[in-house]
Amino acid sequence: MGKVTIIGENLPNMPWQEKPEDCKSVVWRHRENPIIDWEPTEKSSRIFNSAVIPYQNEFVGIFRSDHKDGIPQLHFGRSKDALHWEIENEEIHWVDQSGKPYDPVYAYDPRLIKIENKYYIEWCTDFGGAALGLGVTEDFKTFTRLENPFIPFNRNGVLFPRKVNGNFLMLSRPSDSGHTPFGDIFLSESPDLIYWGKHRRVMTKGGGWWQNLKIGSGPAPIETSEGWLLFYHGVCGTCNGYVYSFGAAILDSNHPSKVLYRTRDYLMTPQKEYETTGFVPNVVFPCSTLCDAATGRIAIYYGSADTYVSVAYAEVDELVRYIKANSRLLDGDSIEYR
Ligand code: BMA
Repeated sequence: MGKVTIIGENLPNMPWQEKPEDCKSVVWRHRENPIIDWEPTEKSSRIFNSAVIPYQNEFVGIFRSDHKDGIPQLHFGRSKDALHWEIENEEIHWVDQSGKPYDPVYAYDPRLIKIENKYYIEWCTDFGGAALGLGVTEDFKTFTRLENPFIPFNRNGVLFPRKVNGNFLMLSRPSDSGHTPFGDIFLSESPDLIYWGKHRRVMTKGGGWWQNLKIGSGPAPIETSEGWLLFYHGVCGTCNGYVYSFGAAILDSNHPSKVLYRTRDYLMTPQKEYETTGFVPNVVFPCSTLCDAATGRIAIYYGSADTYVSVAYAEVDELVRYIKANSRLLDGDSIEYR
């Protein structure tokens, strides 16, 4: 295997810190974490599980903000360095495709991805029950809601950054109406972002304790020379509540419902105080990445303890080699290929 590379754009101005000498993991934390602290705007109690992307030589983001009335909404933010953020106090106001206001009752856990020069946002919203919201913007001024992809209950909708075999692809995690105690990752295809089908189960919960209750996709998959690199969260139940860790998988380039490798051990579990202590203790929840194809650098944006936004780093060649060497597939993974 030659050096693993990212297939994508260069991003020399993305945040980066070299791995500390005493770090034994292939993922390491930003030294100044968390980058967003309590009460970052007047309306916001906490901003966490959020998604960022390069835009016009700077960075923009869609932020999950839990308001002081307890209701989560999405806010827009800008940054020159992707570490110091100016986040608007007013939540994003959406329109439908005819231009009429169409604001969500609540909105959380956004993902953000550019496909063919448009920016798509997926989030969890009320649609007669917790379901996936889907919207698009070209200028981060007008935000237009598209058809909701799936009926309730579903969460963790994640679009791929390009069509594969002519279709858009979305990962999702069918769930229930509460703090779902189960969950596997599925893949669905669509020719037009309206009609979805060819549903496949990609990965199942299980294996080590850290992912034995449920799993859910994290950031949009990153295309690499070895396949799609997917970070995902894994949850276990303890006598003190759920613990959210994250690992990663490599999905086949042309048939992404086929899992080639997935981490037996977590890549990150709550350890630092800003991960173990907060509104919901013991949560690390990745929602987006920034990547530089030229160097293979990856910055992972994750919510910590449902309170903060934090950043971690990895280098693609080292990470993919680690995933391949420390993989354990489960019986329920990629069932159509068995
Ligand atoms: C999940 C989602 C996430 C949250 C996590 C831990 O069900 O609501 O937004 O980070 O629980 O509380």
